[in-house]
Amino acid sequence: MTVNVGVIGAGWIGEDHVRRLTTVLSGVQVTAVADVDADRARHVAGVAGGARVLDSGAAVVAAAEVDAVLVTSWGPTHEEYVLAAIAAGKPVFCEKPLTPTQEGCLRIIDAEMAAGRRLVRVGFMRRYDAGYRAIKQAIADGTVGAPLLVHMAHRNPEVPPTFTSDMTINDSAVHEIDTARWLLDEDVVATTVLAPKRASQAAPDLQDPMIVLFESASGVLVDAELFVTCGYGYDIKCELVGEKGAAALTDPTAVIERRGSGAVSRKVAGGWPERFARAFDAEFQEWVDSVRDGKASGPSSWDGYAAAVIADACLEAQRKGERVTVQMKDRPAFYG
Ligand code: NAD
Ligand code: ISE
Repeated sequence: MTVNVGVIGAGWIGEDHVRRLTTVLSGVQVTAVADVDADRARHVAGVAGGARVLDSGAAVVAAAEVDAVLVTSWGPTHEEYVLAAIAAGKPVFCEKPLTPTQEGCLRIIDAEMAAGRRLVRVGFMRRYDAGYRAIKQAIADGTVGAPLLVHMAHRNPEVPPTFTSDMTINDSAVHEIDTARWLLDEDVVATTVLAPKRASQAAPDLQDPMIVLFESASGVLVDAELFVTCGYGYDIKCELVGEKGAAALTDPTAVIERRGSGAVSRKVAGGWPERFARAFDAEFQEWVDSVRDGKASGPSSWDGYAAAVIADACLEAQRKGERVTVQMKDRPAFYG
């Protein structure tokens, strides 16, 4: 069976996902595309090899030729489309963040539980990266011993001039939030945000870099450096320090080390599409297979909600300049 996917949001990542669904993965085709920018929708429908261009996200959800929905529009528009897909009983993959507010995530959770089955998956692709998975495995098999500390860094070469300090939390650090919860298999219970000296290249409204500290339920301390105007490349670091050893990511795009002129050098990825290409491929193949088999898997609406609650605590910690505890609802049994 081929899974027919309708796409809402034909921007940067929408186009990249349509390319992978069309040319990399198996058992799937993109049959419909919509975007408020009709030119983008037409262009991306072409990338899909001639998918139908529809005039709204609602039309994509309703289309007979759409079995499952991919939402890659701007964050504040996600809730409307995810709720529409749930109402239509169609599985939906929603890029992060599930919604920018925890209240929006709770409305999605309520609708999904009322529908009686898991339909929503959130695009936390780092869970599918071979490096992060190897670190998680090193915890599971005891190689590094009990986790004590995690050091993370998230460096983007640049961001648009409209990027704000809140977006550093909601758009960028949300990946570290989900990774911390998933790697450690426990929730974040408190956060502190530190604002060091600002980089001169950062826009006036942007605190860059920023250090975000997360405390896990068992007391593991996670420090995450967010530096979104670093200039030199897209550099993602994660080192887990345990009682018996440590495990750290390497950049999978650096396949060789060059030596010369008294120095050793390795490539750094240029951006997230390159750094996480294989993770996105694995994430989407699993989603397609799960839609075909009718078995839900992957990051859930609950994970989207938890990330939003922790991000809100980070924003409060940033505003107040103090440690903030995370107030999360109890996880319903529905989300296991
Ligand atoms: P983008 O601005 O390039 O594209 C967004 C598209 O959505 C635009 O074409 C815009 O016209 C369209 N759009 C806006 N409102 C719409 C609406 N109401 N209905 C239909 N289309 C609408 O942004 P992007 O970088 O592609 O990001 C899109 C989403 O993907 C965001 O949620 C972002 O956080 C997420 N994202 C995830 C990753 C990742 O690493 N997982 C990377 C980049 C972006
Ligand atoms: C972007 O939206 C992403 O999700 C990227 O993975 C992240 O690295 C970047 O900082 C965000 O802006």
